Amino acid sequence: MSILPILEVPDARLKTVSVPVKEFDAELKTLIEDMTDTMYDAHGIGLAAIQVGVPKRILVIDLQEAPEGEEAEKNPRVFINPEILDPSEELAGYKEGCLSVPEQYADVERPATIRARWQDIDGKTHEENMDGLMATCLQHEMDHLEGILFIDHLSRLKRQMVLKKLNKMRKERGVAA
Ligand code: GNR
Ligand code: NI
Repeated sequence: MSILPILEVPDARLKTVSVPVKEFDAELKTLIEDMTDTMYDAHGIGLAAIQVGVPKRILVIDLQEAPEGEEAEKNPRVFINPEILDPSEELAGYKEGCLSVPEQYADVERPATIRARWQDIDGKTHEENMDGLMATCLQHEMDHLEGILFIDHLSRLKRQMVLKKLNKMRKERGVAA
């Protein structure tokens, strides 16, 4: 197992449009294991391959929802070459964060429900209806495959405020460390 470094803004690689996976081989399985380890280590609920510098259409998600005071059981889900089918007109707002924009949060509105289609680690196709945090998270991760971050959904002013706060935090950390 390996924990991979996570790219952060303003790394230009985060703007890459990722390419479809064609080979469902041992190398893919190793990458997915490393992505899963990296997601848990960073306490994220999702991770796209481009966040660890690999421009391929691969996501891992684990919402890690557990009853109050209990530790969530690990149940990582893998989405390869995902697509969104019939997004709802109804939108849902969620306070989003991103491991590539560390410790910054802002409200983003997205379709409340979607139908998703994707391939698993063996190349088999699946479809499922999603709502709530799962719908939000899958759409956030799929944005990464197009080189889009949640801050790109904000007004220019709000985006600049978030990036300013991030730089302030980095400076303070830099002095303290
Ligand atoms: O850990 C994460 N939390 C989160 C919260 C609300 C909406 C989306 C997310 S995804 C994020 C991990 C991440 O950056 N994935 O790309
Ligand atoms: Ni993200």
